[in-house]
Amino acid sequence: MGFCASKPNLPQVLLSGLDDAGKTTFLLADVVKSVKTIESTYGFNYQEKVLGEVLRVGIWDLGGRESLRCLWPCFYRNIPFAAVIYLVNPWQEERFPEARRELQILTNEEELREAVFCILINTHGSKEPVKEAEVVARLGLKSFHHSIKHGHFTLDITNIDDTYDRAMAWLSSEISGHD
Ligand SMILES: Nc1nc2c(ncn2[C@@H]2O[C@H](COP(=O)(O)OP(=O)(O)OP(=O)(O)O)[C@@H](O)[C@H]2O)c(=O)[nH]1
Ligand SMILES: [Mg+2]
Repeated sequence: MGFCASKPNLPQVLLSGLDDAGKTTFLLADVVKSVKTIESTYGFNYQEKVLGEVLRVGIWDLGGRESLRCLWPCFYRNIPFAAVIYLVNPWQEERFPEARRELQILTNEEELREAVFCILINTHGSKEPVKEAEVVARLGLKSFHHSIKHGHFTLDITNIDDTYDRAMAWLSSEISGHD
């Protein structure tokens, strides 16, 4: 399955979330000119990326379609992930319960107990304001067990602005302090 692709000592990051959340767009945003050309993932993508301009990590972007989610454990049972980036599409309100359920499964997994969770609420480039407090409540982030290290950010994943920088700086600092 290509698990050997990752280099030793390079922190590994699991990129997860429902289909259409924007995972592959996030992974490729700085290398692909038009995000419109990105298609749904039927397997996984692996790429190294520099977070916060300082920390190089290996990112595993998994297909988020329901039929593919049974494969997620194959990854986190075989790869020691330092972090999980969980993307959420705030414009698909009807899918919040599904997004919450899948996130909850990940946070309850023994293999991810030491991982830091970074929840990215992806505005998908919309100028409409996202009701962040509502999204946070409906995803159950406030009821996470206190032992789960987590942070959430609302941002346009294709636009490297202050919020994007803050999110990546937070994540890289959490990963650096991981061991
Ligand atoms: N403009 C814009 N389009 C986005 C953004 N995020 C996602 N999209 C679009 O939304 C669609 C889905 O994005 P993907 O990155 O393929 O989503 P995914 O989470 O990888 O989905 P799966 O591979 O099916 O799990 C694509 O057509 C993207 O171009 C964004 O931040 N801005
Ligand atoms: Mg994808």
